[in-house]
Amino acid sequence: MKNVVWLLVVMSLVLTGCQTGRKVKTVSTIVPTMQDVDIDGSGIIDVNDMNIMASEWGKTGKDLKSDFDGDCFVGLKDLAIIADFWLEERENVGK
Ligand SMILES: [Ca+2]
Repeated sequence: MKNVVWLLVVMSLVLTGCQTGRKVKTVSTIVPTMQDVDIDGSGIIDVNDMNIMASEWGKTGKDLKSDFDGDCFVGLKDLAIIADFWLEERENVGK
């Protein structure tokens, strides 16, 4: 019985994933949008977004702006995501 309880606790933690202030994410279902990656909201993914990511690099927590994959850690996976959107521009931002 004790093992079943522990299994349920572990499964609920895995299914819950990291809960950020923006949305509830599970590690396996996150598909970041360009809006998520445009940290400063300027409409383009550029060095300003990278500077914000650099300030959070290696940190853990729930409210990290650069934690795009929702694993509560800012690291290489998040860097790969921002690289995918590098220099892309959003339409109708600031217009
Ligand atoms: Ca992350």
